[in-house]
Amino acid sequence: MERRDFFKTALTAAGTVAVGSNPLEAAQTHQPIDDRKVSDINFPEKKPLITYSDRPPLLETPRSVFTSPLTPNDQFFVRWHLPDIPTLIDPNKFTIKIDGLVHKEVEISLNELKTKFEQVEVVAVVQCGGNSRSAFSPTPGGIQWGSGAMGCAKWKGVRLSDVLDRAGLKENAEWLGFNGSEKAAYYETPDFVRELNLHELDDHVIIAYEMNGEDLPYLNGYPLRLIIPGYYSDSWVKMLSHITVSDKYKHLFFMEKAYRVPDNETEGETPEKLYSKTKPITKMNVKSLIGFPDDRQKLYLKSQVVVRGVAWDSGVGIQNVLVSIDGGKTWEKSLLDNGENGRYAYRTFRYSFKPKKLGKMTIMSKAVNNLGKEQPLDADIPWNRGGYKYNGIDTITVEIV
Ligand SMILES: Nc1nc2c(c(=O)[nH]1)N[C@H]1C(S)=C(S)[C@@H](COP(=O)(O)O)O[C@H]1N2
Ligand SMILES: [Mo]
Repeated sequence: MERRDFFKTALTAAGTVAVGSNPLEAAQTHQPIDDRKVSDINFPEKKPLITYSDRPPLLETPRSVFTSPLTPNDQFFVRWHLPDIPTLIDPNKFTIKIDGLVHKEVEISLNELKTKFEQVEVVAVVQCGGNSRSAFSPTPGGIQWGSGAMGCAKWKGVRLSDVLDRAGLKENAEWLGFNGSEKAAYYETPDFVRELNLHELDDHVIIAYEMNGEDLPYLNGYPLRLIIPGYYSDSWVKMLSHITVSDKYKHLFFMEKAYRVPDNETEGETPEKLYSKTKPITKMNVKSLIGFPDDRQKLYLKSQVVVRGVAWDSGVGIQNVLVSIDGGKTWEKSLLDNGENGRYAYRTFRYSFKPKKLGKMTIMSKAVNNLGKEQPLDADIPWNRGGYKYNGIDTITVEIV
């Protein structure tokens, strides 16, 4: 099945999807549409979230959650490609298998992982490569995410390299294939497997069993998931049960069909002239999001407003988040907090002002990282057919009353 067909199926399967639009903003920019409402479908361990499909579950976190440095587990977004997710996992029986080009094939139990390996922690942002896809014009196929296909958590687990050492890699080992436990509903659809080059991975890559101090929520990959700080989350395989080591890149379905951008300098193309060569998305670009005020919120004239939000990149580090309250004519530095969570985490920012005029006004945020890279204007963002890596300056509209 083509990826597009799959998404179509997923979208028709959706329960309640409330999609609104904001004519004012649409006229000015192609900001992601994120005034969607949370749905009343209940998923295990989750508060109501914006729901695109219930099978497989596709849930987005509302904008207002992005004022805090860690995203709560019960509001964390959810994305699965295949509908048949195991509903029963026995933690006492769950194992992860490592085979292929290893000296010794091993199967490690969850309990062994928690007790026989060094435990490590990292705070890291998970972001779908298609986050904010709805901002692209013309609209690429796929889930029309607003800005909430992302979150930041403190992950605890063991180093991938320690687990691989247990099996012992053979000299010609080059690629790792990571497979989750869920199955496709149709036999033609292959398993969700991601491949990564061994030499790309560093010591920050972990196999996590804990998220924000608790077991991983079922929908976020219980009991084990791969954590690749700085990378888009398509390779953060959930319910990880099998790692295969090989010497060749296998061109598997989920590597060849999705999460790729044009392999040219701007990573751009046009619908009329698609670029022939593509490459997988890997490191995240610099981005920020305003969590408060919410889009279209009413604020009082002359009250003290503290704009708050989050900023992140691939781990280079955030230098500044600039805020504009005059439609982008002038920018001022905000105050950055939560640096102690490390370079893969959200930096929270805050910026105070008093609204002086009644009526509509825009508030914009623009993150700059330590390499001087900053969020571009919408017009400067290269389009790509998959709608990946959107990182335009965030813009919300509020009404002063
Ligand atoms: N096993 C498995 N892991 C997976 C996926 C999947 O479909 N199956 N989807 C990936 C993608 S594309 C994303 S965006 C993230 C979503 O993680 P979350 O559901 O914990 O938010 O999981 C990744 N890991
Ligand atoms: Mo994703």
